Amino acid sequence: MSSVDSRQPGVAQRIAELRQTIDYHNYRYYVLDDPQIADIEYDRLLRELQELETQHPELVTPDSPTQRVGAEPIAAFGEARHGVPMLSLDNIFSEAELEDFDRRVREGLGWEHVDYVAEPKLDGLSVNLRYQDGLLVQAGTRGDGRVGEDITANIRTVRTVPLRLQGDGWPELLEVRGEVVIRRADFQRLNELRLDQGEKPFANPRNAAAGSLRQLDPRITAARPLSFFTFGTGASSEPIDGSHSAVLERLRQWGFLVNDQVKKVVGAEGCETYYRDLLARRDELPFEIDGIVYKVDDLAAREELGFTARAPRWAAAHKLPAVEASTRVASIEPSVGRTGVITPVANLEPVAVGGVTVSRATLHNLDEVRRKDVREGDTVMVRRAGDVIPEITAVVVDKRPAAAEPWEMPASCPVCGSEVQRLEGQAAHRCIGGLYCPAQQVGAVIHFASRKAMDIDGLGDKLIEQLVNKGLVRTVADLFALSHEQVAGQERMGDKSADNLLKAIDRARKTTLPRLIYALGIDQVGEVTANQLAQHFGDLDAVMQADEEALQTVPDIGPVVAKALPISLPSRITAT
Ligand code: D41
Repeated sequence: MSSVDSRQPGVAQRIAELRQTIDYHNYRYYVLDDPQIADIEYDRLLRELQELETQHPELVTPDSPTQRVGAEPIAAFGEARHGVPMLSLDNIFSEAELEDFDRRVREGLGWEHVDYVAEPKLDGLSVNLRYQDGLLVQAGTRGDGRVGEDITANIRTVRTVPLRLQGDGWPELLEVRGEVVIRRADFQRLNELRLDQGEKPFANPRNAAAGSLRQLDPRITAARPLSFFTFGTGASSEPIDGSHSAVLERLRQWGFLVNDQVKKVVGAEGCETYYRDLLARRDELPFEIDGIVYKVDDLAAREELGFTARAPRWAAAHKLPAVEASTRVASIEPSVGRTGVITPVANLEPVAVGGVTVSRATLHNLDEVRRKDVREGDTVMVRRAGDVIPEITAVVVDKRPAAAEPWEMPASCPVCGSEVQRLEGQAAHRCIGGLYCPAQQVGAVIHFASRKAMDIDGLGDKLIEQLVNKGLVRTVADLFALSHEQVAGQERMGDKSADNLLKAIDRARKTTLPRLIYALGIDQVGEVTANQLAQHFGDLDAVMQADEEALQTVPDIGPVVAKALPISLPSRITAT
């Protein structure tokens, strides 16, 4: 290796250069979400810096980007005293209360209209960062508002926290406050990783963020995808600017991440419009929020309004409907799907969650029921995150009835009585009845008639159920033999709608090969695979005659599909 001397100006200069370059690209990637170089290029720069610092440990500084990997574990958290207290927020639960808040502010100031800054209230952990001469020197949790826990070593690993402030003009002493959160997409990935590694997933992003910050080993924190969004300042050795919006702009220039949903609005009316808009877009936001914070923008006006015992008079948190609620599991029902997969579904006592009434939650499979140990009669926490199906996140074990037994997968199909099997290496249990099973008959026809398949207008789920239950339809082929009387004889079916339906079925005789293959609903064969099969073989006979080996030459068809296809394809068409 080279024998560069750290007293030589070259090394120290190269190290300074690397730090500046890495900090810049770190900022582009994590704060602006707009990277300028490839990951491997970034890694190469970081490795070069690490090597130089290993050779010259006397040149390592706490603000070096190498320090983000996490320091040695500590025995316990110390204390972090805040320069000025971190206050609470008074809550608002309705538009009437919002108007009361605005009236109190207007009367307190003697103003006609007040400008507010409206911000999403992120559901994470509030943190105070102390900068001395532009360098991060301490980070503390909120604690009791005056003193929190010293989590400096953990906060250093958070990529959106500047270790050294950018630009210039910052006060000699500056406290920056904000919320540490995990974005929805990062949370999803984190939990998948934990499941893969046999660890318990986190119930929600907030718990994951809290658990990650309260680690005595900063290297664990470093591996968690935490983000810091700033919402203001604490102590400051000199004033920064005259309004909150201007202060946020300065913080942005100094390298902090400011939520791009933050907006200046006028009066209670402006706050209401902002609230309704954000509530409507709540599920699309990249992070979870539990409210909106309104803050008087003018800092001199804030001084005038002052504080109550615990909270400022110039700010309030407007709560959104909770995304988590507790309810009781009335029963756990094995539900047989289109392909015979049996999914345990919890029937719940109806409960409002995030503005929607929830009465069912999927439990995915038996492993999931076991892992969560959900039993009939249990009180559970139900959570709606984004627009996904509600999930049971936890069981309130204290409230479990004495007689509650662990749930079992039935040995036979609840619909057709066929055996239930679990295939090697798969999480799912299946009814082996195939198209003998009415649930699968119904499922196969529903799929066949669906928009991306044969797109048969007027053939709805309820009608299909009737036709299958009366024995008029068992396979998709039977649809083409239906008579006018048979169709017109169903509930809510007149002469005219029966005519229209038979015409729609007739039109489905002429279709494209990819659609037909997809419509057959073969296990593992979605639109893309159906397209490839059609292109490769040209007609249905050729697909049906293809053996495992021939199938594997089709792009994207692996050994599993190639094995399953020759068996399931003929049975989908000819089974009775
Ligand atoms: O996003 C948040 N969780 C958030 C919390 C926010 N955007 N702004 C906040 N502003 C304040 C004041 C007005 C007191 C400076 C807050 C909080 N406080 C807060 N979070 C927890 C307690 C108080």
